[in-house]
Amino acid sequence: MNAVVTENSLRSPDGLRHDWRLAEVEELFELPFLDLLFRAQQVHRAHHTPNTVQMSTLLSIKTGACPEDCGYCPQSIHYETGVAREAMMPLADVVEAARKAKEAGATRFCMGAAYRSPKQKDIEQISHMIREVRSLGLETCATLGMLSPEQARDLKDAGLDYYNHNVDSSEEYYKKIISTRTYQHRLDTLEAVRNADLKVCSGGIVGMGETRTDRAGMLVTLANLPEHPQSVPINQLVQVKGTPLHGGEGVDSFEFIRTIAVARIVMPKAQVRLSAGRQEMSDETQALAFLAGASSIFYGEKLLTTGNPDVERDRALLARLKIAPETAHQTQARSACG
Ligand code: SAM
Ligand code: DTB
Ligand code: SF4
Repeated sequence: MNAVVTENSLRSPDGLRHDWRLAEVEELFELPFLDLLFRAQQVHRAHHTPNTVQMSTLLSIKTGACPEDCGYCPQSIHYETGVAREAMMPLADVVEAARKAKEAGATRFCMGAAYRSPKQKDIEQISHMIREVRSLGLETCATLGMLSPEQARDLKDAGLDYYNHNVDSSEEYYKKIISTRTYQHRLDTLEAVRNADLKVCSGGIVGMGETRTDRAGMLVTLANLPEHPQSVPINQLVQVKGTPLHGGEGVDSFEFIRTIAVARIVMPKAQVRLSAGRQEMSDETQALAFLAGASSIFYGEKLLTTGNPDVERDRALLARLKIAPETAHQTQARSACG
């Protein structure tokens, strides 16, 4: 069967497909570039407000010395990357960073911690942060590694909106990048997060030396979850000296854009985020990513430990493209619809 004709068939009760086959998704990747972008933009306009981008700001609330060996990550204790180990940030500093992010125009605040999995006392401390950040009128997101079902429920009770936990690549390629946990561990946490009624933020990294089949496989995993993630970050690998993936070939920029377009087509309602790697991208590549269906960015000078375009560059880019930042009101109205 041809993906071009079957895309609208076989829908589940949520009206979305969860039965994508690898071959179909590979066919999408193989479309002529302009056909792929045209289709992605059609899907985008059927489900999202055009010319609008949601902005999330990241903060590393606990940095470095992570016991996991993710081959891309500057925060792993296994690699010499020069990232200094830092204890949990005090509550007041987190709230201050969130206040500034809101003032600059972000509508979601994402708190990241370099954990394999958090301890109960960490969940309690972070629950305070979530309550305070939420009371500023921001959506909240956290990314803290693996969670038990109870921890996911505790975070929900604290008012957390989204939990970020990426599948990062295909199941086959994942084994080559990380040895300290399995793909199934990731899927188990995503299940705990879904069952706690938290919104799922899950995506991956492009440019780690994976094949197109791996990129398609990653999108099949995400699209065939029982519910599509509400948010799908697509990161371009930020090569950090000292990590095993430093010095790799990277990915062709059109292939990166194709990945965004296919994500948009197979997960029509998801917020597809043009995530890490923007600092290294031209304005033109970013504009193509928006055309391909990216509807969100990380906003602010820093990701977790690496750089992101400064606020002035982003404001100027959005103004040149006449793309409006999503307002807090629009973000909340969209989230209320699921
Ligand atoms: N420790 C938690 C975990 O792994 O889920 C949360 C923080 S971790 C830094 C969050 C995500 O950042 C990873 O899953 C990965 O997708 C992304 N990431 C880490 N290093 C990256 C890099 N150098 N380039 C692009 N994305 C990266
Ligand atoms: C995601 O997918 N990308 C963000 C967020 N989720 C937590 C993290 C990107 C990290 C890039 C490397 C760094 O700054 O340390
Ligand atoms: Fe730790 Fe997350 Fe980095 Fe992996 S990606 S080393 S789990 S902080």
